[in-house]
Amino acid sequence: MLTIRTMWAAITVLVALLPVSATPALVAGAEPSTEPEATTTPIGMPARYEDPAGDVPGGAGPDIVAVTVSQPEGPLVSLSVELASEPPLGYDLESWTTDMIWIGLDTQPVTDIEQGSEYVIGVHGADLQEAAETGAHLYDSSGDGSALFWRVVDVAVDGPTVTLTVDRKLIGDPDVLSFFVATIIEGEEEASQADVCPDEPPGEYTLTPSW
Ligand SMILES: [Ca+2]
Ligand SMILES: [Ca+2]
Repeated sequence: MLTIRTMWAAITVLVALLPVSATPALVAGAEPSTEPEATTTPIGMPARYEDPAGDVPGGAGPDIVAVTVSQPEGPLVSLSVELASEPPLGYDLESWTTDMIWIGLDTQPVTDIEQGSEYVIGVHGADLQEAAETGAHLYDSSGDGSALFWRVVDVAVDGPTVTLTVDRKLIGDPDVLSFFVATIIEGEEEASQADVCPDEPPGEYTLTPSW
């Protein structure tokens, strides 16, 4: 999972370089819509993608058992990642490692996850509580450059499930969303191995116009 590690390392560097004054404002791009827009239009049905428990031999990282994509309201898109145990993401201060969930999003059908994703969302076990209070970041490499949208992704934790919700307008307002979810232990990537869902090919979810 070289692509995942490389891109996540880039995000880590970007976050580290951000001045405190940059929070919680958007670093680049248009102002995000944090309030869901009122609508009476029916929202698309949720889609659930099952993943086998224990499908990574020897994998020490979080074990995904299902990912559900849904449109909770207005322009919002949610990905709920259900893990085999709770708390869903842990961390270890002695070894400086942390479980993480990585979500790659693309606005066109994708067959090769190793080519990288247009948009990436990530959360770590070490700061999951803070992320649930303030939001997670969205990394955008869809254009010529790249941008980090600071704390624009809502994070909710319910038992073994972590739900990440983003405004579809921030990811190019696609009609179809390609995605994959990976979990790994950051700091022990080689030993822990990634659990991916769907295992292959990436999932595709057709979005219902909501406004
Ligand atoms: Ca699994
Ligand atoms: Ca899997």
